Amino acid sequence: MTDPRVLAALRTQRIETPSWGYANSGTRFKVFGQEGVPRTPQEKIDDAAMVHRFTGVAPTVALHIPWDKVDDYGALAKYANDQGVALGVINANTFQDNDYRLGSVANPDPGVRRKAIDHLLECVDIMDATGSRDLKLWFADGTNYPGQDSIRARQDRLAEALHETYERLGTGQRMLLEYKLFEPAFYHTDVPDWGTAYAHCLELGPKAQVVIDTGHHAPGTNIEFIVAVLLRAGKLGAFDFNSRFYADDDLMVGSADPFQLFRIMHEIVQADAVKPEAGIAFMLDQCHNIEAKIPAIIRSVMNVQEATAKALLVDVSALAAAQRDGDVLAANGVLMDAYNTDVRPLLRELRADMGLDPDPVAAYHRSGYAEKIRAERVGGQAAGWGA
Ligand code: RM4
Ligand code: MN
Repeated sequence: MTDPRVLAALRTQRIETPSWGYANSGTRFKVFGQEGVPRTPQEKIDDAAMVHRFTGVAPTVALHIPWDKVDDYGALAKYANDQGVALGVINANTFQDNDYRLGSVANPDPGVRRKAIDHLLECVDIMDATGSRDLKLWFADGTNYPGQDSIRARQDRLAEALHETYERLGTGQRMLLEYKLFEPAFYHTDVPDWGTAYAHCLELGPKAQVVIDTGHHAPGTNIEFIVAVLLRAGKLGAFDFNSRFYADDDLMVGSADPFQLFRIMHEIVQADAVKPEAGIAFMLDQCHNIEAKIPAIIRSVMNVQEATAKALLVDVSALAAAQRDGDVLAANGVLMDAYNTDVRPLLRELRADMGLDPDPVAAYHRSGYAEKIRAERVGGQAAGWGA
């Protein structure tokens, strides 16, 4: 018998999917276009609604502006609601305009900085229209060569832009600041790590929180440590989940290192932060370059659920006792017992309980949706990066 508290926690879990994950993507070498990919924000929302329909735990979809630019965001929010989902985090994009060659909010040119800040403010206007709580900021800013610009002056410019945007946030709205070790800037990045993001968020105030994108660290970084530290400080706002091996690979979360995902979720469970009221947005930030997109996103949602279920199975009193006794092997054994549990039967039970098919991927394949979008989405411009 599964502990009802485990099932209840899994039932309340929410995982947000990215609109851009449904679109064509690739590497700088090649984008392999697929048939049936969305051409409009509405069609991306249709696909996200499918993921929610088969998993029951993905009720929101994140937008990226201007990739998802429309004339009427209120109407887009209504469209989403009609499909059974809601619009989630609004992602700003200050990395694809020619003006941003030397950066956006940290650019040495005040005119370019103004343009970048205006875009951030526009994103808050969009949040007002969509009812979104969160503005997510990731900056491609940095330099390629020592001496190219003043590292310190760039921090000042960044802080100024963040302040102005922060002041514009309405009640209940938040700013999520994401960090990334490198790329596209290769010598220094203006927000390279959690410490820099944390320092800016601390200076800004309680509405500013850090985002951990699991792909944005040096190899070997202990991400669960960062999770624990930010949770303790009340500054963990969100995750961008994905899997990485070498760099910012953006592959399916939990695919290469499910144990890392489990260790992250263990910290979350210990802090009782799975539930939506804890205020942590669990998002996917992925691209599906060679695999079918919708089933890949369904699988990703399931991977997060599996890691969460295992984390919920950790015998906390046995763990606390072993830690108290300094019994290193017993403590590690408690974690490994939970990790090595096959939670797939438990999740099938949960889905049956929620009135869902126990096997979401199979149910999706049986639904005929893939054939339908292949037949219907002919002509027009398939959505992709830069679209
Ligand atoms: C960045 C970062 C952002 C994402 C873009 C597409 O590397 O991860 O979160 O919005 O990529
Ligand atoms: Mn990200």
